[in-house]
Amino acid sequence: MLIPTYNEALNVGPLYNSIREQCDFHLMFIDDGSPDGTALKIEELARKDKRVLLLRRGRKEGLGNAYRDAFRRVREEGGWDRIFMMDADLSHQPVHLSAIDDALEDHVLVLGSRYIQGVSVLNWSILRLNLSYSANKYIRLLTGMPFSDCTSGFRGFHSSLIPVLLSSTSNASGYAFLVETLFDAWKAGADVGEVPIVFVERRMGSSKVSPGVFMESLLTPLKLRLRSLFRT
Ligand SMILES: Nc1nc2c(ncn2[C@@H]2O[C@H](COP(=O)(O)OP(=O)(O)O)[C@@H](O)[C@H]2O)c(=O)[nH]1
Ligand SMILES: [Mg+2]
Repeated sequence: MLIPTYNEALNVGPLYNSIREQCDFHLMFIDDGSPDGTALKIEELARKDKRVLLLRRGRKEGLGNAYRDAFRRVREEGGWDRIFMMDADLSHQPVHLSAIDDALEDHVLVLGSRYIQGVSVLNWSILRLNLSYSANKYIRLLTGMPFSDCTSGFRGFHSSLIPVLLSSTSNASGYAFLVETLFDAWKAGADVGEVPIVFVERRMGSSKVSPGVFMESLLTPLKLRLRSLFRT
């Protein structure tokens, strides 16, 4: 399981406990030099549990870069069969891992979706919910992808997909990375499934979504649309 962290010192312990109630998967945390000591907390966990790994990066370079480094590391290490991606802030609840894992029997990539059975998001303002819901409509309209939650960062996939994800031209950093890699996998013919999850807004720490990340996610679906038009 791959878990990017930036200033999640208060969340990694509770997240670890919650994951271990569900499974004994290897956990690779990717920390971008969090000033709040997140890496120290992860090292503490790694001392007790050999299945906890820490990939340290020097400075904050965005979610996309963190995941790209982790994909490379997984490719080098080999031996990973199924790979899960989840946020560290407990918005993605480990209790849903088994449903994603089960769906990977039938699909190469599985999205944990907030919008597949109505809306299952807790503790978001109406504004934030509208933004995310509309962003997904806009992405579907522009890219043609038929999925209900293209910006979900709670995912599982078979390691066979790593070359596609790494060859993705995406240099995006935030949600756009998630949309672009999903698009590339879908275009490459990967069978993509969705399972419902309940998303819970973080209680501790703060969101790293910046205006830049937001702009990037507005422009990326347009870029993908143009790419499709010129390639077909
Ligand atoms: N390594 C790394 N992790 C990041 C970075 N930005 C965000 N994250 C992590 O990515 C996950 C999602 O970020 P978050 O701020 O919760 O985004 P939100 O849920 O969309 O508000 C969390 O686990 C963050 O700690 C980054 O630049 N580097
Ligand atoms: Mg979050």
